[in-house]
Amino acid sequence: MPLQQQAARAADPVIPGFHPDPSVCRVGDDYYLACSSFEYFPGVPLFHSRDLVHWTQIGNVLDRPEQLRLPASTPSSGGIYAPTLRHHDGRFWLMVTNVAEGAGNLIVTATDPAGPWSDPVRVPGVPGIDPDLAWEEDGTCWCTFAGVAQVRIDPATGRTYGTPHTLWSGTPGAKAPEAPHLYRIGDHWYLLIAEGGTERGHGVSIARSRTPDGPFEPCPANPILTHRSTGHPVQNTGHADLVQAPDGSWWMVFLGVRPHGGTPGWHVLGRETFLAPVTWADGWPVVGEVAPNPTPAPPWPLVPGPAEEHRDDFESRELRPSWISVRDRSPDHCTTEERPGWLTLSARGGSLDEPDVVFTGRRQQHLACRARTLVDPSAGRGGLAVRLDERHHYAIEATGTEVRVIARVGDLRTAVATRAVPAGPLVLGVTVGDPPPPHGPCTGPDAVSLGIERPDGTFTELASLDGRYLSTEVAGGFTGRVIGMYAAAGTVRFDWFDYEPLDR
Ligand code: 6LW
Repeated sequence: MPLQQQAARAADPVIPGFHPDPSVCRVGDDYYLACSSFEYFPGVPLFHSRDLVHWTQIGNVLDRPEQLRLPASTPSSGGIYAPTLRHHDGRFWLMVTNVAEGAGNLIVTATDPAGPWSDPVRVPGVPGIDPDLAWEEDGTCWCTFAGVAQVRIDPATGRTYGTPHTLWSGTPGAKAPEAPHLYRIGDHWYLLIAEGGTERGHGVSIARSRTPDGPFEPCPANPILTHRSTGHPVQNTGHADLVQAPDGSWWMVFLGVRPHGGTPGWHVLGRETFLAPVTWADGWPVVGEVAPNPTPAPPWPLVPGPAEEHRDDFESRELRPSWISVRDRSPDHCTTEERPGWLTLSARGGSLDEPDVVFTGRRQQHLACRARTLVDPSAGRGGLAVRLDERHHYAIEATGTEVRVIARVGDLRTAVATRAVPAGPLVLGVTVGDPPPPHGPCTGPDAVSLGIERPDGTFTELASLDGRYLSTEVAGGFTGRVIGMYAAAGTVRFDWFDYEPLDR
């Protein structure tokens, strides 16, 4: 597709924030979508939609330690990569890689996608990431994975048959053929892949065959989706999945990023999920413009889910599915039961920097937002943090008599501001918004302001910091910003947490 047409795409994700590697399936009028979750627990957020545009998180697939154990040695951007979600034979099937366990591919199933999902079946015979599951009419199941290679599998037992064979390496010269999905559409089997790497060169290509195991013939118009070398506000587009609506129309979900600031541009929310319509020409898919204002518009009514609740008073025992913790969520360290109506975090003796951090947060999903929390630090030390990873975060931390703003950027860690405060609970706040003027080629993507709220509601800023240091272009990796609460020492209690999108 010509670059000009690519550049006509709109710029809004359908699932904003760090929600990469989307995989989608439809059952009747309901769509379900799963994403990667890396070092966070619970793993694999699961969304539901009736219109492909409005999505509501209904759970997390790997939400028990029996399904997901991420040891303290799991690095940032380690853990859970790239699920495939399918519905077959009356059940939902999800195959995913836990790279914390080597190439630890596993399969879980459920009859209700909101859970519970089964304990995992291990698949040692699949040696690569990004596993896909596809069934022939006679029930033969193929697992296709990054490379791109394929092996026959019994998904119920995890047993593989024979050794994997290479299917297609993508466009000659393009790196990282990955994220395969295999579909039977009409008389062909289509093999959709991502290639070019998950950075600015990312793209989606496709090949087809009369049989699921090849040989595959590449589409002459490859890549069928890429924003590489365009000025489009959505970049790094790739890692896609296809789904057909009940009216017969086809749609693609894929990941993309929204870089901001001067050159080279920094993206801070991670890789987000976008949607585009797909039409067919000469037996090949053609990708159109991105939702939420897709052209053509969906031929069915848009069905917004329940409005998102941005305040949490921690009144219920179970945490909402949008809360994620670093590596695990042992009730000894993160609970709403110890003081009802409060979230209690108990440190393991580490700080926010160390691998055993006790941190629970939610994805930053808006380019501008404000997060606040009421903290009781009387039995410990902790606070509110904007976290890209353990080596890149800004935090405002309360000790009981003092608050301080801490900036950690790679090997550098410093307290950039301190302020004495009266003992007792206090409100900590973070606001993300425009970078300060003047704006030029070196301007960062945004500014992160950290401070305290007085009892009369006025906000006192203690520091405003350049957001580029909490971007993927600086920190590296596959995740995005998460804003949340942490305990660095002792026990720290939080009465409520409020997240408010702001206009930008
Ligand atoms: C994922 C690969 C990719 O396994 O990034 O963008 C990797 N695509 O397919 C991690 O998300």
